[in-house]
Amino acid sequence: MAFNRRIFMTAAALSLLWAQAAVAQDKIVLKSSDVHPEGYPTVAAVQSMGKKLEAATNGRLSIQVYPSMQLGGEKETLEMAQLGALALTRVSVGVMGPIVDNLNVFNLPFVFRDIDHMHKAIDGEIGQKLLKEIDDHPTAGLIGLAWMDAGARSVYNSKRPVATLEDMQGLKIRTMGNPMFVDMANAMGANGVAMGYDQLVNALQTGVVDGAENNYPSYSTGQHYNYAPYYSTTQHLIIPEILVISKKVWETLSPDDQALIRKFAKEAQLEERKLWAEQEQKALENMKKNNVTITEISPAEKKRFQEAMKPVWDKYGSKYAELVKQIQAVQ
Ligand code: GTR
Repeated sequence: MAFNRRIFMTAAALSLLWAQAAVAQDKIVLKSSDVHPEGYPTVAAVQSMGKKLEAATNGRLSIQVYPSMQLGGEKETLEMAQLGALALTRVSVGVMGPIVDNLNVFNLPFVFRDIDHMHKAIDGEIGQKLLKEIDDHPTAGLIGLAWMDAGARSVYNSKRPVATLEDMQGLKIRTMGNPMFVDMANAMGANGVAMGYDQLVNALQTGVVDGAENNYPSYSTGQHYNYAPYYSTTQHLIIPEILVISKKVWETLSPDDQALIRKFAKEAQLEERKLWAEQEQKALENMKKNNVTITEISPAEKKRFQEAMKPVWDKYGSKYAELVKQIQAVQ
């Protein structure tokens, strides 16, 4: 009897151990990268998505966000995700163009009439279609989960206030790693230099470049104003951000988990948008506090910047003509 009881207890203890092991094994922490610091809208939105996942799965599925380029620049984290060494990364569509060609349509200068137009495009059919193109791409190795807002990008530099197109002449301007942007900077009369965001502060500091182009929040949290205090509202690019997940990781998840991730990612898309508006205000205040010279580009001059983009459109526009038409039809 005593012997039987011992066997029973051992079996019970063993099965408990098994159960614990299974629970431990099932726990999945998805690592996610962002170049921006804690508190930035994109970081906060993915963290919030992780909390929702955790709550919906009783802690089995969660997201650990690594902000401030801790895991590297955007090109590097994309490569890691493609290999399955990293689950999630939030990057600009700017660096996704070289991976999934059609995404470059969002990278064309002045392709959107304004921010509202971009919102409608990413929330609608075209946004859905381009996310699916990522999923279906034979070699990208990524799944597109959500778009996010990044406002409009404008030029800044260390040399002089830029009020006209002519003021751009000869400035060495950093662009994101995509040949289209180098052509864009050159078409403005500047010299475009492509490099990762992770290299930018050093390049500004050492004078490798005279300036760059970005939205208020990146310029402000990146403290680029310390080296390039002349900001001009060219607003030549309106490029959404994107959250992608590694296809290798995705394929290990159950359809139910995949559906949850898609659902909360979509919610993150709208949540980030609300945070973005606040962050732009904060950034503008910080720029004023730090004596940034903000030069408003007049509508007439903006039109000249737009016309100067003709060589970029001549080179790339026809390739994306059908998509451009669809974007322009979004009201
Ligand atoms: C920011 C964007 C980043 C990164 C950066 C850059 O606006 O949020 O994802 O792309 O620009 O210029 O590289």
